[in-house]
Amino acid sequence: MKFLDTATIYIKAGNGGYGCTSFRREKYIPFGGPNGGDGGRGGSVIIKAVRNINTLIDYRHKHHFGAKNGATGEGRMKTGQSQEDLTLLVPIGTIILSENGNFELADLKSDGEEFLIARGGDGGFGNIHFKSSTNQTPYKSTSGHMGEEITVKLQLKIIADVGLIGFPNAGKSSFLSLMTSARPKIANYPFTTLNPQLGMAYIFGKELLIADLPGLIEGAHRGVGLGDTFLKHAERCTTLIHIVDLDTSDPLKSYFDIRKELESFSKKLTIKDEIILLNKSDLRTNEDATDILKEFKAKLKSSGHNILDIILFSNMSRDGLDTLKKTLSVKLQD
Ligand SMILES: Nc1nc2c(ncn2[C@@H]2O[C@H](COP(=O)(O)OP(=O)(O)OP(=O)(O)O)[C@@H](O)[C@H]2O)c(=O)[nH]1
Ligand SMILES: [Mg+2]
Repeated sequence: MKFLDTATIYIKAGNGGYGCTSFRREKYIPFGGPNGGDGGRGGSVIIKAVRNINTLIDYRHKHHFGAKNGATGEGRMKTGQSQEDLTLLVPIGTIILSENGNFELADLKSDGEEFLIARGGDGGFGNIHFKSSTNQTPYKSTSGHMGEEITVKLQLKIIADVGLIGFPNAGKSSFLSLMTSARPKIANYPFTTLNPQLGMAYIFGKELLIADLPGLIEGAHRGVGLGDTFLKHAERCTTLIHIVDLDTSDPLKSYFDIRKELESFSKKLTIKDEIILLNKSDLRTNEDATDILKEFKAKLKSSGHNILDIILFSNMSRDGLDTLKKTLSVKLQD
């Protein structure tokens, strides 16, 4: 599935319908009086966040969205038909900004949350409203109000419980696949994952939304590799799981390299709760793996990082999975 996390769209609510000028015309009633109905209301435009959409891709090619205009009023006091509202569906975590991106209009954080972005115009008055003691045959009726129009920028910042970060090829997508029913592409080369992927895990009966993010490398903040812009999707994750590949020469250095990239992107990322998974432990001897774990613990003891746990892990053998689930379940009780 393609992914897009920003889009600029023009929105126009429907105009109100014209009021009608009409007179009662019946046999034997020569001066029937006004009976022109009001115009119908134009449709409003609403932006709604829903769970089953993960990207703003629907807004890549189509940029104009309009609700229908209200119908014109008719004789015999018939009001013109009001139009239905147009609802634009977006992923949870979509922020609605002014066109220049400077003002936040809404932040749709939960499933079903809606924002009325453009109000439809009310219908105009039919001539029935303008009858008075001095004017029994008013020809006046009014046009409907214009529907509101606005250009907005949509920006998606995924809201998940856990964000997966780490070097390319560390096993982030394998982890998502192990924990959830999501089936991201997994391959033995870097930058397999090009866009964030979501999956829902169930930890002792509780839901945990996991976001698998593309791999980071040293210099990502300067645009190296896939760059670091997708890290905005880690900003609203409560916990980060940092996946470190033990099948490399210096896992501890890799860990600190990634931390540096997080810091360059936003300090906020460096103070988040973090779980470190020393992954691919199946490719190391027990002794080796334990030594690395000790080294990590020693080096990170007084680092000031909010580390919830450091776990020897394997997506293949599932080593460490039970420990991880326990740590996550404690976190979920917070
Ligand atoms: N032996 C072993 N191999 C693993 C483990 N976890 C992942 N792999 C392998 O490592 C390779 C990379 O896995 P991915 O899950 O695609 O890695 P990723 O971190 O998502 O990589 P990018 O999307 O490129 O950032 C694949 O060949 C996996 O089969 C593990 O625990 N043990
Ligand atoms: Mg991947």
